[in-house]
Amino acid sequence: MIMKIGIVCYPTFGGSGVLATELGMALSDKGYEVHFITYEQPVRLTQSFHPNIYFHEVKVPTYPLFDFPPYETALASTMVNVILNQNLDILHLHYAIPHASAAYFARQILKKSGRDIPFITTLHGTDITLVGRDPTYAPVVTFSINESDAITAVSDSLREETLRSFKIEKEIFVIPNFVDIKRFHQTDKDHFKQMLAPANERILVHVSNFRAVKRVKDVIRIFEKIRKEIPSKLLMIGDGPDRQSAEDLAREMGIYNDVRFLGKQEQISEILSIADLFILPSETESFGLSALEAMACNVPLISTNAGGLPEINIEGKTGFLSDVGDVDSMAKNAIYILNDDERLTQFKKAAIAQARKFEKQHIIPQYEQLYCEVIKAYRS
Ligand code: GMT
Repeated sequence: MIMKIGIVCYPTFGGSGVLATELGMALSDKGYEVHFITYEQPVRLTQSFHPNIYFHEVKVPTYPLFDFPPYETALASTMVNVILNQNLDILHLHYAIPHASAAYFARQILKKSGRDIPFITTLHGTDITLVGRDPTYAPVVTFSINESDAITAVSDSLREETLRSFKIEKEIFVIPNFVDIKRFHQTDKDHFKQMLAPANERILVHVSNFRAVKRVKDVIRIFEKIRKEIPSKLLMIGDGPDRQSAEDLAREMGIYNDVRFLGKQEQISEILSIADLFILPSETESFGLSALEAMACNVPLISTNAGGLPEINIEGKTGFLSDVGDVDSMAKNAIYILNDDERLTQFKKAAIAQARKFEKQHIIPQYEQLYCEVIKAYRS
């Protein structure tokens, strides 16, 4: 059955939006018609044209009365219009807030004309671990998750945390994040490497949205320790609230010349192609899509043991895991990997082997099957 699928997500560099966009592109490659409903063209969608993909912008009219323009109302109305005009079969929401409650609202409207469709909510992480648990949001989040026709979480850890934090009355299916290895793999970028590490220094990379949960200052502290032992350079990719303080710390520590803050970048796989190690010291991380993309480019991982990270990072094989904030341990593990060429090669091989387990062709069919089951159950 060629389904018409609506995808609702945040269009930014955040992991949930990236995953949703990758999913939409993969589904369109398989012949499905995909309709993105969001307030901006999703970042990764801008990189190539897909004839089966449609983009519907949620416009939020302002008015002097509104200190907070009602995005959720505009989103629900856009959902109603797109579902009716495009004859969608199913709506897939990425990140519960406010997408699941807007979908519930849209469906109530559509029920009046008998044109309602089922919706699936995929929980990504901070919608559960940080924001969703806030008592200000919790009642609506709990209600709208439970009203979803199916719920998925991106790791076992997130599934368990959701069940611990909310009164969920339904099964939560785990469908992990995935990577497109055709696009994310190591390519020959030696000329970049020579520019960034002219004395053949090791190259370490961190990619995130520089929010508090990513602990970007720990990346700088870890690098400072590694650099004392091993000639190395650090590339910081992304932008967000903690970028300035991380830059300040690098200056205070006198290591700024060896750290490059490159800001938001679209061609991440080209940068990962020259990396020796990926550093992800997050406070919490439901899965760690950026780390999976690094592993697909042969890059081992130094991470914390928070959330779902132990589900992708295999201790002593693809990298190492330490307690949150234990920068000494993370630096020591990084030095162990980096100071021996042979050992580094082994870790790189294990990283790509592990990434292959999460290749998109293993994961996309799980979503397709879920869509079919949900549509069938809804229509019966
Ligand atoms: O990493 C972020 O803070 C962005 C966030 C999002 O929802 O946009 O990412 C979450 O979803 C990703 C895709 O499922 C996961 O790989 C990330 O681990 C998760 N982030 C956190 O749990 C902090």
